Amino acid sequence: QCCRALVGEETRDDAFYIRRCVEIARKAIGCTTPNPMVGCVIVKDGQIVGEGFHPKAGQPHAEVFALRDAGELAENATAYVSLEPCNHYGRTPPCTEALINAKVKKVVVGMVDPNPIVASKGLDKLRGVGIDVTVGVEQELCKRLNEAYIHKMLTGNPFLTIRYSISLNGNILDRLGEGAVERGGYYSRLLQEYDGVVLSASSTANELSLPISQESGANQPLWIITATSPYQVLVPPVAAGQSDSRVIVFADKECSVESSQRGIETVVLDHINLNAILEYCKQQGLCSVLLDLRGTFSGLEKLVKEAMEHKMLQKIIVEVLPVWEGEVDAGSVAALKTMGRHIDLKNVQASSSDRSIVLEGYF
Ligand code: AOF
Ligand code: ZN
Repeated sequence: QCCRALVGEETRDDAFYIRRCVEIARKAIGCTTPNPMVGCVIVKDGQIVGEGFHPKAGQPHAEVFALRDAGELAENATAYVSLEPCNHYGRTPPCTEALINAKVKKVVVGMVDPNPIVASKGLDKLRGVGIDVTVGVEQELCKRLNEAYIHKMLTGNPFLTIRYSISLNGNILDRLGEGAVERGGYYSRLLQEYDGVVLSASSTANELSLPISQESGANQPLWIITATSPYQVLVPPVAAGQSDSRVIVFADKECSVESSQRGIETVVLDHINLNAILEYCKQQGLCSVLLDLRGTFSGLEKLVKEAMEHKMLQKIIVEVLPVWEGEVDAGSVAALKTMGRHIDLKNVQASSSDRSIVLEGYF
């Protein structure tokens, strides 16, 4: 028992509380765009006396909820925040003011906010009034939490991830692994996390509906359907119960798009290209986009080529299914060859079950 108590004490360092911030920040996964996910914990005499997270753009920031939760106990306490407190009037007032008014003694921050209107000004403000400030605790974890937000802030472009499922004999499969679209499955969680998903019409034509995220309270992504073959007729994928799904079709000009569902926006281009799609996503305020390859991903191979040539991809997620399946498909093999050059992925993570292995990494 003595040992357990010691271990308990030891783990409750700054890193412990920032990890807790990240954990509660993730409650708003997929809901905060264009804002980041942020969590805040108020600690006094080794006890958590307040917690909060940023639920949605336009609503109060994490610090405000945590300070409200702590009430008067915030005085002389330490505030832990996964992202630097803001110091500007946006949709909401500055969190630095809230922390100062609550008379916290110390602020521990996961990472500096890359937003140019914040960018260390929050830290400077707190230090300026004599608050003890520590920065960079569990920084990698905090960065990963908001990888899309950070990329968007630094480049102005949405964070782009490519995804596909592959068989043991190297074919890109039209389907996902068993359980992937169920609650807690990796694809269900991607639909919750990403603001937009690009899919080719050929891979939706045989499906009755697009999958929806099964995670509780999940926002559904904007579906971006590409239609490239002249003969292609798109069966609209929005089914009953998917009323909050939004769909836009990008069609090559010789392609006729038929839709039994009214109100589906169609953009006709001379030639579909990723740049135009991402530009649209940017205008719509999307922070993250998933390029989802299925089957022969007709038309998408051009987009993959463009993405590789212009280094537009940030992340890759590949699901390996324990099956030997399908004809060798010239389309998919040729498209992957365009990925020609040698690339070592960074920060690779793998998760496995008896149904599949999901590998992810960064370009
Ligand atoms: C924080 N805590 O929980 C969040 C922050 O329009 P606003 O007022 O919501 O401001 C948005 C900006 O505030 C956002 O771009 C980012 O720089 C910061 N987000 N800051 O101190 C939070 N969500
Ligand atoms: Zn704030």
